[in-house]
Amino acid sequence: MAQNQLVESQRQKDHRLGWWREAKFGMFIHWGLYAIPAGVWKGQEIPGVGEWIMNRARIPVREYEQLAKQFNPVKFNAEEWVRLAKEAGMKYLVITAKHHDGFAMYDSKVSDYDIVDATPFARDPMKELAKACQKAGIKFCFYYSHVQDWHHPDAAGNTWDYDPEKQNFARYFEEKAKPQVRELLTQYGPLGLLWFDTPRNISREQGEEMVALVRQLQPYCIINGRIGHGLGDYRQMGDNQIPPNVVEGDWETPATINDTWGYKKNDHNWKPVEVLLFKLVDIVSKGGNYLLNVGPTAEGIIPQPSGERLLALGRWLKVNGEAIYGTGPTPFRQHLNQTKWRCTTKPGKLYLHLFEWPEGTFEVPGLNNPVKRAYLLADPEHKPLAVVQTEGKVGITLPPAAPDPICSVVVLEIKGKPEVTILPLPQEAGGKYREVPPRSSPPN
Ligand code: FHN
Repeated sequence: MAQNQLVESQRQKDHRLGWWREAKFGMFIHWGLYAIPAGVWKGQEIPGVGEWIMNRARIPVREYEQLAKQFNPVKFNAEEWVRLAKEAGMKYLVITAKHHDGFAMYDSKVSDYDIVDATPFARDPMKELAKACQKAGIKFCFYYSHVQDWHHPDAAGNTWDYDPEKQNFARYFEEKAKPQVRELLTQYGPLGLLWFDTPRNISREQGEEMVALVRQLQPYCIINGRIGHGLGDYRQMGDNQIPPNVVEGDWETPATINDTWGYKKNDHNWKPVEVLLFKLVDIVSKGGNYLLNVGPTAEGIIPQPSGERLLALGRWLKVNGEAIYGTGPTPFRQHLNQTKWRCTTKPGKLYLHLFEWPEGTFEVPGLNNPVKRAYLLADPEHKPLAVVQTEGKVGITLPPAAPDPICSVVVLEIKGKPEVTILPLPQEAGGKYREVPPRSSPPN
C-alpha cells in the first residue's frame, strides 16, 4: 500500500489481516500504576475495575502521580510472560502502553510521566517484551488510550481536576496522543496491531489522522475497532460480550478471567477453566477472536490463578489446536442456543466440539454432505469412528469415555462445502454453560 493511502484493496487487507484471522487467541495485558493500590485507596475498597481507580476514587493528578515513585516491578520477567502466552497457545500479545490514567509504561520522550523517567524501576519493559515476543514468534501489539488521559489537562475523562469547558482536546491529540503513537510505531519493531479504546469525542478527521500515521509508519499494522468512526480493520465486541450467533466479518471479544482488567488484590472471582474453554470455542465457532486478559501485580507477577488457567487452555490447544487456529464459523447456526456442542470448520472438515459426551451416538443435525470419515482429534492414529448417514442426519458412534474431561473434538471429513438443512423450530436447548451476564463494566 502506498504511504498515506487509506484505501486498500480487499486482497491487500486480507494479506494484512492473515495472521490475525489465523491466530484466534491472544493475550491482553493491563499493567500500570493502578496495580499498586490494586483496588484499595486509603483503606477503602473502590468498586469497579482496577485500572479505573483514579477515576472512581476521584484521585487528584498530583496525588496519583506519586505512585510512580513506588513503582518498582523487580519480579518482572518479559521472557516468562511471553512463555506463558506461548504455552497458553496465544498467538498475539496486546499490552497497555498507556491506559486512561495517562502514565506511559514505556520510555516516552513526549512526557516524563513514564516508567523510565518517573519510577525507580527505570527500565523499559516494552523493549524487553518486544524482544521476547519476536524470539517466541508471538505478535507484539500495543493498547493505547488515545482519547481518555486523566493526567493531561486537555484530554477526555478527568472532570475532577480539569474543567471540561476550558479543555482543548486538539491540543492533547496533537501534543501527546499522536507523538506517543509515533514513538510506539518507531521504537519497538514491527507491531502486530494497535488497540485503541473509548473513542468518545474524537472527530472523524482526528481518527483518520491516526489511521494515516499508522499506515505511513507501519503499513502492515492492524488497527482495532475502537479507534472510532468505523475506521478500524475489525469490529470490537463489548467487553466480555459474546454475540448470540455467527457474526460475519472480522471481530474480537476482549475478556477478563476474573472481573477486572488491571490487578485488584481482592478480586478472586476467577472463571473456571471449563468456562474459559467454552468461551474460546464459542467465540471461534461464531467467527471471532478471543483476547483474554491478565492483570500483573505491581511487582511484575501475573497472578497464579490466571497462569494456571492459561496453562490448562494451552494443554487443551496442544491436542485440539487444529480445531481452533485458522478455522471458520459453524454452519449449524440454528444450534447455538445450547451449550452442549459447537462446530468450527476448515475446507472439507467439520470440528465438533463436544462439551457433553453422549452415550453411544452423537447425532449431527441436518447435515447433507456425504461424510468421508470421522475420528477423534485426540487420537493420534485417527482411528475411524462408525458413521451412519441417513437423509439429513449423521450418527457418529463414540467410544464410552470422552478423551478430554471438558471438551472432546470429533473431526468429520465431508465432501464439498457444508450444507445444513434448517430444521423446524423449536430448536435444541440446554447444556451447562449458561451465559452469566458479566459484572459491571466501566463506563466508556
Ligand atoms: O475503559 C476501558 C477499560 O479500562 C478496559 O481497558 C477495557 C478493555 O476492553 N476497555 C475500556 C472499557 O471498554
